[in-house]
Amino acid sequence: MTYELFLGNRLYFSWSIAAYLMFEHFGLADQVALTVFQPQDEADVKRHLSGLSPARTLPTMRTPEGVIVSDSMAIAEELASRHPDIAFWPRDPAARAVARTLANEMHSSFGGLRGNWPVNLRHAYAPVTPPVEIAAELDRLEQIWSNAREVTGATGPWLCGDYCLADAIFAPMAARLAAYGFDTRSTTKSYVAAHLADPAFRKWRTDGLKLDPEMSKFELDLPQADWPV
Ligand SMILES: N[C@@H](CCC(=O)N[C@@H](CS)C(=O)NCC(=O)O)C(=O)O
Repeated sequence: MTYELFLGNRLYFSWSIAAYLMFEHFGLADQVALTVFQPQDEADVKRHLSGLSPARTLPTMRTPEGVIVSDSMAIAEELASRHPDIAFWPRDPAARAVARTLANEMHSSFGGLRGNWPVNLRHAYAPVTPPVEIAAELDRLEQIWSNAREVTGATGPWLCGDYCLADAIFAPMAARLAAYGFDTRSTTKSYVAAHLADPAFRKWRTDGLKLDPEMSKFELDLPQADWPV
């Protein structure tokens, strides 16, 4: 059984990070063939995906039987359904409900952070004072991450016990917060650190630094700092 996964530049394409982790973190790395495109803009994304109709965004997955699945949450749910032996979601019903809530909120929200502060795994910046329009989003992340840990009784690094799809979906957000020094709140700080130390995340970043080009459109004109590892 082989999946194909079509991704964008590892250093900047946020949802591609999450999709990669959905395979790498759950023991499916040997069942997926990765293709990493280097699109320059949205039209270029569509051009790369023209042979994979009706896909129009990255990541896109092709199932072993040839069906195109776009959208990170669809990829997540499809993998969870196809591999019931793997704990993509927590087995405990309460923890699973929390994890699903978290993943879907990440997928549908946080437009201020997502729209203005691009993921950047190549460069970090000297800590930026969060503009007022994203302070509420940073507070919200701290709130839902703390709540998840409390409700599920998580004592390790991840939000709902063992690493699950919610953590994969939040990995790009953790990277984004790290790059700009937006990880000052206490639960946020340790959760971001957990992602930065995660071997699967580190492998993705190392591959990106080795294989993928810098894209100036995602580099902000801010003083740079060492990557916080
Ligand atoms: N809802 C989609 C969003 C994916 C997405 O927006 N990908 C961007 C690159 S990070 C893209 O392909 N943009 C091209 C476009 O929207 O046409 C998902 O969760 O996978």
